[in-house]
Amino acid sequence: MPMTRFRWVPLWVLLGLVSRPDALCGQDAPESPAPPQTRARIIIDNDFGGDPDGLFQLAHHLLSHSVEVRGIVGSHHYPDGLYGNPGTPENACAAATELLTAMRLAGKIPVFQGAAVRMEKDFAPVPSAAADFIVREAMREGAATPLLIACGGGLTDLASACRMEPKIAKSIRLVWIGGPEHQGIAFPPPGAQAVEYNLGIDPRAAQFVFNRSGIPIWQVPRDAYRQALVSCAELDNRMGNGGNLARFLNRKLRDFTARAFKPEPETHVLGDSPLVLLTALRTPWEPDTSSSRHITVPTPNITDEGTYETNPQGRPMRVYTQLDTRLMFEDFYAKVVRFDQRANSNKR
Ligand SMILES: [Ca+2]
Repeated sequence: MPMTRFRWVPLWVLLGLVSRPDALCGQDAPESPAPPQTRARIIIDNDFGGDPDGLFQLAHHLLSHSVEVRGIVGSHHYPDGLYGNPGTPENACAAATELLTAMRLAGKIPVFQGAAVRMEKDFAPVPSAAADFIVREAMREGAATPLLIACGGGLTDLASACRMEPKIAKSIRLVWIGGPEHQGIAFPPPGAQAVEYNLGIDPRAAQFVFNRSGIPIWQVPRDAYRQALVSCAELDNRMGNGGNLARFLNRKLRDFTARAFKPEPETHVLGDSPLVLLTALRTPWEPDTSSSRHITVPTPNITDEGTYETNPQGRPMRVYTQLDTRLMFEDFYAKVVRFDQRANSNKR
């Protein structure tokens, strides 16, 4: 028996209008705007074997559908490690792979090992699987979305990739957690390291990227990434009774914190999370990081002392000054809870 089929009828037809509502204005409607470009390809480059804040960022990125994670770079940090966490790229790759396994993504997203050592004074590239991959992805023809390099560590592998193939500078954008405060915008914190931590991992690579490469940069300097502050009570409250992923991340942070601080602090800086805020959590219309604040300055040069030197001819660079940490952390908690709930329901 044939069934009555309902058709969707626009409200303006029901009201007896014979043409589209915009025709009532007596002029042609403007062209529809182009669909917003909210998606991007992304390479995540971080020293996952050091401060575990990079693992929080990686998990958050992997749970964010507006970015397509093309690959993960496990990079070196300091040769002496950090509170018992070795500084080798092998350790970084192992930490990233452990997280992928906890999220049942092992083998689905490639992990590339970065260089083991810094760039030398002559800026010669330091070969690595990671640098080769960055070149390959940046030079890939036919990709429909922009390529972002989200880096929460040193810049060895990106700088090496750009030394190997300078053309990549035109097809990528770097979002970087690192660099000291800019004069006139913020002051260093009390007892600040003379050279900011991520810049100090590879000062020559940072000099190459800033001073010589032409790569467009969105920078989250130290005063901005230190805004990514969460309290231990908040983490316990929002993730303490969570599922596997929440427990995995909390355990990593607690293990590290127990070695780094005595007594246990009240807060943690999840300073790599702005990489997610600024790449994945943008407005759907006219995509941008509208709830955070930045200024645009000519990219300065970085000196041998790890400070900035004004360069009026420098290409425009965003410097983030204020971050929407509510959006960043609420989105993170919500996605981790949802992931763990789905994983649990799939087990039943
Ligand atoms: Ca990091």
